[in-house]
Amino acid sequence: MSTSSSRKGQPTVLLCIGMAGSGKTTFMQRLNAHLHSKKRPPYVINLDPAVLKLPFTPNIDIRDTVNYKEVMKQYNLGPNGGILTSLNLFTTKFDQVLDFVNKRAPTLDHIIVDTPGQIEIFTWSASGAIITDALAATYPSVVAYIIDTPRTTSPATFMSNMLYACSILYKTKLPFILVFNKTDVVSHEFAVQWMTDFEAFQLALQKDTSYMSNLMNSMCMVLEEFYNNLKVVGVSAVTGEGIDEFFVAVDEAVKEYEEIYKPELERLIQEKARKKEDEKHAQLDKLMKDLEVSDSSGQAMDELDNERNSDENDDDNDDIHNDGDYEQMQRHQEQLEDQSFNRWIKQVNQSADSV
Ligand SMILES: Nc1nc2c(ncn2[C@@H]2O[C@H](COP(=O)(O)OP(=O)(O)O)[C@@H](O)[C@H]2O)c(=O)[nH]1
Ligand SMILES: [Mg+2]
Repeated sequence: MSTSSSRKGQPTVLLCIGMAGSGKTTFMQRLNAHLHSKKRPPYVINLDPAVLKLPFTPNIDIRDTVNYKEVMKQYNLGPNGGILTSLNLFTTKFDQVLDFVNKRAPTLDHIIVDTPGQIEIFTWSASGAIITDALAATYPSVVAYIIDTPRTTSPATFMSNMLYACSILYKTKLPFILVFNKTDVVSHEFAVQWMTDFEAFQLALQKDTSYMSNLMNSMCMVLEEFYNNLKVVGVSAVTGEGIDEFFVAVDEAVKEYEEIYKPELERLIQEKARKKEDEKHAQLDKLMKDLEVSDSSGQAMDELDNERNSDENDDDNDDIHNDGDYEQMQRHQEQLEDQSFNRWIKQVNQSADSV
């Protein structure tokens, strides 16, 4: 089998995302065991602060940094708020996590990431987006969307799961593998058939007499395009069935990342940097204008008080546009930005340490 998806220094990130109970953590364990058996142990990151027991030993565990029960108490939150806030606090330190990963990257083929039980905490939070983008900006990254196959056998649940997957695909903009898990209980053949044969899904819908079936009828036409862009595998995280096929899909997804996602990502990063630079210049220009105004009002006062001659005033104005002064002011502005950023980071670290 092939697990050659990674090149030297460029391990592949596998982000396990899925509904609560779909089997993300068990699948992580399977991936870990499989890669260990190939003598290519992965780098393992756990982002679920609320998991009680992990069936694998992570290299980085969010639970070492934040205690989610303490976060709940301190901020007066319920379980979901506690998990989300813990993830937010952890994200403020994600640059340190990336440093660890970068150091180990040259010896790695895969980085596998487990996400919180409740899907929306990762997929609809700023922290989830920051973590995903940070990883995807550095390494080829693939989303493994885990589906609880036995719980997806009714057309309505299948359709809502596919719509959710679709929303994540468009949000992350990363190569996507649909992993139909628990095939030891129910085979994923029905799902593959529904995705490839429009009429088969229509037939299944006819058995469903609810008012929803009309809506789903139209929805499945919309989803046809979505299905065309997907890789589908059936696995059993418990027995290990289908894991080789999963890694073949990962190899294809990495190629897709290099050909489609990476150039797009680089374009977006450049655009962002350009926008930031433009904003900085606009702010500096505004600052310069403000200074000119305050300087000329100062000059007016000077004229009244001291009856200074106009030549001197012209010289003063020229001084402001002098390149040396402009650069000095820019340096000063940058120093101020750095200082306030450092202060902010210090505050965040302090609040994270106190929980
Ligand atoms: N039969 C079967 N059960 C599974 C499989 N994968 C996970 N499970 C079970 O599904 C439940 C939820 O799994 P877990 O990995 O904790 O899900 P998570 O919330 O997505 O991390 C557990 O009871 C697992 O034993 C599988 O492939 N087959
Ligand atoms: Mg889990």
